[in-house]
Parts: sequence; structure tokens; C-alpha cells
Amino acid sequence: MNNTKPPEFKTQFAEDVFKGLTSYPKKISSKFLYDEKGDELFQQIMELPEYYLTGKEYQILKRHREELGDEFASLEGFDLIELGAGDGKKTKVLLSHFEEKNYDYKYLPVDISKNVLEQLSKSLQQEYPAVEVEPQQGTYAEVLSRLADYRDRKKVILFLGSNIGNLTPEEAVSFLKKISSAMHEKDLFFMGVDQKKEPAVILDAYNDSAKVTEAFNKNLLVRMNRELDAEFDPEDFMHWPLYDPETGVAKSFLVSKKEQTIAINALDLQVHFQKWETIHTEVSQKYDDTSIAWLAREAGLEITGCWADKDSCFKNYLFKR
Ligand code: AVJ
Repeated sequence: MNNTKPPEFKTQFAEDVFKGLTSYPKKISSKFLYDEKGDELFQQIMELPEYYLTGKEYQILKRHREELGDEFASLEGFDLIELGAGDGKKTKVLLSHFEEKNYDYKYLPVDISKNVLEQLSKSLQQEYPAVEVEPQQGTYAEVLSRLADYRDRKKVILFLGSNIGNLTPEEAVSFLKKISSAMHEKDLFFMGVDQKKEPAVILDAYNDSAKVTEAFNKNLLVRMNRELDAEFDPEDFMHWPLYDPETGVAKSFLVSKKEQTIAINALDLQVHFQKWETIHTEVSQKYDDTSIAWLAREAGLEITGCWADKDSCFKNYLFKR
């Protein structure tokens, strides 16, 4: 490493890449996987036969919409706040049921991306013109603290897709504590969580045969080339996911296939890789009922409901404070 002075960083990405690639072992946060190309690749991942998470959760919501609706409707008027709404495909199952039942509610999709929110609002306008939508642009933390003071309406907070898995268990506890502190009495929190299961099934979900997940992971290299004027050749790295059934952690790496030194021109940085050196790019933590009970206890939440698919591949939990 030949960095002499810490440069000033133009973007969060620049700063994180600098720090992550000058530390050992090397790492880059998975949040940077989701640029425009990454969003598109993740959409494709959700359609893959190996990536069971989306389909399983969709089935759970569809099958239990009546019961879930009853839980939410017991609040008699609520704001449905969805953290990381994406294209809303799964949520629409709930929205169409709520519409049928004439529930009194507003839908508040939260996303960091203005583009995602605009597209979602447009499609909701077309498919569910009667639903009142109030998009909330910002980070989860910003939006949660904004909505925490909002006492006049009950909240149902949705966090689907096992997005909690992108956090380590310790990070997940502090995240859930923030959710909990934004909740008032009777407010509800509904979260989808991928479960520990046959290890090969999990591994295949992050190592699909069409290699879309590989492209998704390597998109980080492409993004550094484009945004930071870096000189990575994606061919010189391998996509390497692994799963540890003891801790439930799935991780993805980019592994350097040869010794190489890569210029990241915008950072004025030369990054040296030994042969087989890694960049850790993603965590996808898997849970079970015991570890979710621990998470809830640590965060001061109480589990009041749980729904699963028939193989308990995926579960959705309902919490209150
Ligand atoms: C969006 C975080 C739930 O970890 O399963 C999918 C992201 N990464 N394939 C996951 C992802 C590779 C996904 N989450």
C-alpha cells in the first residue's frame, strides 16, 4: 500500500472503498451492490429457480393474508411503513387484500432511491388507484426518527425479504432497537427472515447456475471502474459464496485469481492483491426460532405471531414492543 495522506472523499462509496481495500482482510459493504445495474441484477436474482426466498415469502403472504390483515386491522387505522419497498411485488398481495376489506390505512414505502419510489408510486397508482401512498425518501434511520413522533396514527412497520440478513446479528440487534424505539404501544413490526436449512440449498441460492449472482457480486468491481476510475478486470476474480451451518452465516467473497496490483485512480491508490486474497462483499445471515427469540429479547420486542411455508424454509414474524 502506498497511500501517504488520507485523501478527501467525494462520495460515501469512495470513502468506504478506500477504507475497505486498505484494511486486512479486505472488504466492501454490500450496500454498494445496489447501483442501477445492481438493482437490475437483483431483480433477476429474485426470479432464479435457486433463489427460493422471494417465492417462499410471496406464498406465505398470499396464503395468510386474511389472518395478517386481521392483525393489522385490529389497530383501526394505521400507517403501513415498508422499509426497502423495492418493486412492491410482495406487498401488493397485502394491499389488494386490504383494498377488498376496505381497511383504513396509508402506505408509506421507504427507500433511499428516489427512482425506486417514483416507479413504485406509478405502478401503485395504476394498479391500486384507491390506495393512499406517501413515499418516504431517505435512509431507514432518518425516516424512522421522522415517523417516531407521529403519535396520531398506529404504525405497522414492514421489513420483508430477509433484508435483516445483510446485517450481522450484533448490527441486527441495534437496528431492531431503533425500530423498537420508533414504535408506540400497539404498533406492530412484521419481518421476513430466511431460515437455517439444508446447507446446499442455501449455498445454491448464492451460487446460481446462470451466474447472475456472480455478475451481481462482480458488479462492485465494475462500479469501482466506472465511478472511481479503477482498473479491475472482473475475469481476474472469482465469485465465492460460503455457508456455515453452525453460525447461520452465508458470506460472499471476490477472490483474486492471481497476484496483481490495481490502480484506483480517483483515490490515488494502488491496491495489491496476493494470489487468492479475498474481498468480503456480503453477509446473508440465516436464523432459526431460537436466534430470532434472542434477537427480539435483546431489542426489547415481543414475538406475537409467526407464519412459515410448509418446509419452514422462510418465516415471517410479527412483533410488538
Ligand atoms: C436482499 C439481502 C435479502 O442476502 O439474500 C441475493 C441479497 N445477494 N443474492 C440476500 C442477495 C445475493 C439478498 N437480500
